[in-house]
Amino acid sequence: MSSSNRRVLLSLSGSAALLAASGLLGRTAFAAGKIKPNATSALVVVDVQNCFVTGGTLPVKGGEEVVPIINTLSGKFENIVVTQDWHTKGHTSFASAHPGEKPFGMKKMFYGNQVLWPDHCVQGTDDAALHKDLTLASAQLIVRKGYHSGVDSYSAFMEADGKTPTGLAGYLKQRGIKTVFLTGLATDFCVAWTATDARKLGFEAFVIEDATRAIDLNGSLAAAWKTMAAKGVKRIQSADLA
Ligand code: VGL
Ligand code: ZN
Repeated sequence: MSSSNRRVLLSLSGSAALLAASGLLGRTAFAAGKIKPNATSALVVVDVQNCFVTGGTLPVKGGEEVVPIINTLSGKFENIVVTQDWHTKGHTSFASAHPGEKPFGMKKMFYGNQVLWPDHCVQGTDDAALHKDLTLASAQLIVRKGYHSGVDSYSAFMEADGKTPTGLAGYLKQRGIKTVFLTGLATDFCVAWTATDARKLGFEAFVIEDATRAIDLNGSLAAAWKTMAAKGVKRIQSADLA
């Protein structure tokens, strides 16, 4: 090898090492300091449903404000997955399923502590439909979750028993997706659980904070950010994306 070729190789491997050290190789590239989604990236739009916006059964404050932000973000992604909270009537996560219990109380289930919610996102109802102003025609998959009547599923990957997969990880892996960018509702429940499970399952995970809104029940938002940071979930804003 000529010494000039060797120099080129050495300088290339130097920048590859830098990229690898910053955790960016093979997943995203920087364009003018921004993160650029590529063919191995997916936008995951969590639970942007009528139930979770103003007028819904479990409204998240400002929930509808994520819709235009997510619509704009969607143009930057060639892969988009949408999720829907999709409960049976009388689902075990509903306070109404437990005589004497009230919404926003807690109950110990076989799979751990469960917040008891108002009845919400019941399969086939208008309440459970995706927000009408989402313009995600290019989305490739809708994952429904929480459809087993005796167990909740905040995460789009795994039910709350910690062992029943939804199939999303297999889908993403078969499609060569390495990085997920999470948006939607609610930051501290379904977005956070999906993000931490993504890390457990070997994906890079970014939460796009301004494209989420939180329930924030008894400090749950701060706790969720802490857990996500500890698991290597990165917190970014929509303006950070190229
Ligand atoms: C959610 C509470 C109950 C969510 C779903 O989408 O964050 N929160 N079910
Ligand atoms: Zn739910």
